[in-house]
Amino acid sequence: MDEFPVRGMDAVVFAVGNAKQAAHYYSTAFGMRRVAYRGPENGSPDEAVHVLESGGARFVFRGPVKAGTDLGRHIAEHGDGVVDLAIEVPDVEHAYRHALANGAEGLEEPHVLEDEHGKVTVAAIAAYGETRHSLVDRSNYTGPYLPGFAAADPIVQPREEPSPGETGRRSHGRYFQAIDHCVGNVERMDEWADFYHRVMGFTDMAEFVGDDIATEYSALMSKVVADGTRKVKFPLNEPAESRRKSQIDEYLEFYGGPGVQHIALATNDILASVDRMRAAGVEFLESPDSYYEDAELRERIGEVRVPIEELRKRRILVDRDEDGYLLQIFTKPVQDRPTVFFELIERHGSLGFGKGNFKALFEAIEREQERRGNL
Ligand code: TYF
Ligand code: FE
Repeated sequence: MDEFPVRGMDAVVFAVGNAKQAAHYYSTAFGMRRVAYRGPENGSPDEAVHVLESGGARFVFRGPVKAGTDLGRHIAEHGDGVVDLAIEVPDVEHAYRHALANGAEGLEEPHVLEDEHGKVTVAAIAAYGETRHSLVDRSNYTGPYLPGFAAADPIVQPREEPSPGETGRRSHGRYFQAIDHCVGNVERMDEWADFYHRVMGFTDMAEFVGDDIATEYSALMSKVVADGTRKVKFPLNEPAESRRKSQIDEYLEFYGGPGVQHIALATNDILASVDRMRAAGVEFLESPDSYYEDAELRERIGEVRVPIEELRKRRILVDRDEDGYLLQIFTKPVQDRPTVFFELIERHGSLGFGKGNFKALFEAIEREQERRGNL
């Protein structure tokens, strides 16, 4: 019996200095569609909240509209970042009791929110740093987000014409259709892996970067926990001792503690998504030509759906394991602080996280770190 059944990710909730502009950025650069809004006009005097969707992925942007709020304090301390990885569960009461009985800190008791569209049950528990997990049951709700939110118009109209990299596999004009995984940077990885084991009954996934690999090239250790259905996947990173300053230490310093490092977005046409996001000004990490010229790479990855040349042009990385392959690419941090970034991932059978790319990826991240003067 699954002790903590989950339906999937409900939302990634961001605290940002200016939710109106964030909503605009994620509409124009990430192809998302605004669906709901709540602010001073409709019952939220302290903050404006814009809700955007792309397929099954939901991002919520909260920004303060006046001085002296806790949200404002959070942003002053951490910069723009993720405050809540909300999880959809079939039974909030059961999930919350299970979490607290296993040592989680309760932040919000289960309660019912209601309006003319139905009922949503919500509770919340604390996770690493100031991050929380809301537990949400929206199975009896038909509104655009939560009770109290009004349906909102999209900020930009979805574009119709195909982009240069379009390969005909895209659907509905979206750049991504789901949240694949959400990564946390913490000080003690094992402590937080144990938290997810105990509190949510999550189990370890195979991918693991232990001490041996860490010291060779990466300066981090990483472990992945996931629910039994593998719909909710949370990799956890910890800085490792190395000659140079860990990219995880850089994050912890600039974020002011543990927090969400990257959100991976599942796409079924990574070529088109990257082309459209680049055209809109999103910056991606650059893997070197040597990555694509490596004979070992060609041997390791075998047949993939596009010529390697198409991947090289766009700096997309590729990895294969016993189950299949995946294509992935990483943005640079999306705010001035070197903290939160995004990954685009196109899976073809592989359930991994791109272990074969860790060396090339971490070297690219370290080049950026060096450029910032933080290495
Ligand atoms: O989520 C993952 O595990 C991969 C690899 O700082 C990764 O995306 C791990 C650590 C990191 C950046 C990417
Ligand atoms: Fe990732």
